[in-house]
Amino acid sequence: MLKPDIIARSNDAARARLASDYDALGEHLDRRGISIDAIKAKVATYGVAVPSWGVGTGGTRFARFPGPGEPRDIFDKLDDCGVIHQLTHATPSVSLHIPWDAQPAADLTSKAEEVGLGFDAMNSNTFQDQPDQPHSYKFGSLSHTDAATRQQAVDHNLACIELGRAIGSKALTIWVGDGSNFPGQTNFTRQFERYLDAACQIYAALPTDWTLLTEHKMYEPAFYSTVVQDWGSNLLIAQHLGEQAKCLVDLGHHAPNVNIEMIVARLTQFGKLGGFHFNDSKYGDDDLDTGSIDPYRLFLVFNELVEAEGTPGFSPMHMLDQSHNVTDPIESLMVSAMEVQRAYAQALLVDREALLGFQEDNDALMATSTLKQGFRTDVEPILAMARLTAGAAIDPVAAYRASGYRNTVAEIRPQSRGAGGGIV
Ligand SMILES: [Mn+2]
Repeated sequence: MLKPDIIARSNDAARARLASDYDALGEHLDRRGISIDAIKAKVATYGVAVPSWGVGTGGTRFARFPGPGEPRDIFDKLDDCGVIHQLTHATPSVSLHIPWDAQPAADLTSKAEEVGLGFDAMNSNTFQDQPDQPHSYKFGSLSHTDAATRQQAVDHNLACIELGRAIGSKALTIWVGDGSNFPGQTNFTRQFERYLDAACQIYAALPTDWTLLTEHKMYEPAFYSTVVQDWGSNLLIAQHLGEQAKCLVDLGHHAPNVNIEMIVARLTQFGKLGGFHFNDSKYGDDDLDTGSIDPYRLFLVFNELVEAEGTPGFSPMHMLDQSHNVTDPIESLMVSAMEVQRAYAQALLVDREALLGFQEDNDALMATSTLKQGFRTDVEPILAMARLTAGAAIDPVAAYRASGYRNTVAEIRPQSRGAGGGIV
């Protein structure tokens, strides 16, 4: 963790300017009938989970170019995640990936407590083979043609639940790479039946206060067909399994130009929106930093979420899931968490009563202008003031760079090797 005086010094340089910007924005919002302090209070309680795998440098199918001081294990990762939360006050929990992060529960919880974090959803991994694993996932896991391989994948998910229970997690996220690379390679129906059967076994072991999140993805690693390829298949799974099964929407897992915010609305309407993996995308599952390509789409997703706020039982989980190939992962994760928070704040500013009126009157131009007014508002002073009030940094990236954290950890963490691909 960083010494508090590093953050205080950084904040002192920006405090007066922020106060003036906050007052100016407050005056502007007041004219729109919005209390800036009320928005700030809501933003201050908002949190998005950091993926443990996100603090290491990612890569492509071709190569990975590691940076200095990369985390060696989950305990180093939790240190990095602790710094991200310390500086942003926007990332109170970490999502673990098993077996990458498998360690005794007591060690995980004591480290998390030390760095002031909790645990978000557990993520199972049946898309790669582990050392000493009897059955290979080369041709699938939960939907494999071989019963013993399916059972091995089910057992792994049950182990994830068991560890998650011991560390205070409340959800399991399942994503499988199962699919096919050639037309005719698999029977779509039989393969999906096998998947559903295996998923039912996992669902049966779910604690009563847990959610089972299934994540769809259009393609990759299977390039012809994928078992859980779209939100339709995902919804069928959630409906088939039961009440505690819900759909997870990863923003990058759709075809280009797909109307993701409408998928969010549909899943919300039928009580099946379970959570998000936030990231951004230009062409496919690019895993780019959240809000870096299309911040308006992120805002439109949050517009649906704010619209649904207060609906009984509506509490989707929010996680980042992205790969940092050319940036310091800590900086990318801080900026991304703030982008998610920004979209939330902007969506809170939408005049919903006016919007509904224009919708009812079929005034398309005024409806879309009303919506966009939220997006056009620069809410940075609200986010920065929420951070300052919480003891975090007005400018997290500046404070992080001034702290020299990366160089400090690089002294104790050996340079990691860069060979090979590194998709995360
Ligand atoms: Mn994801």
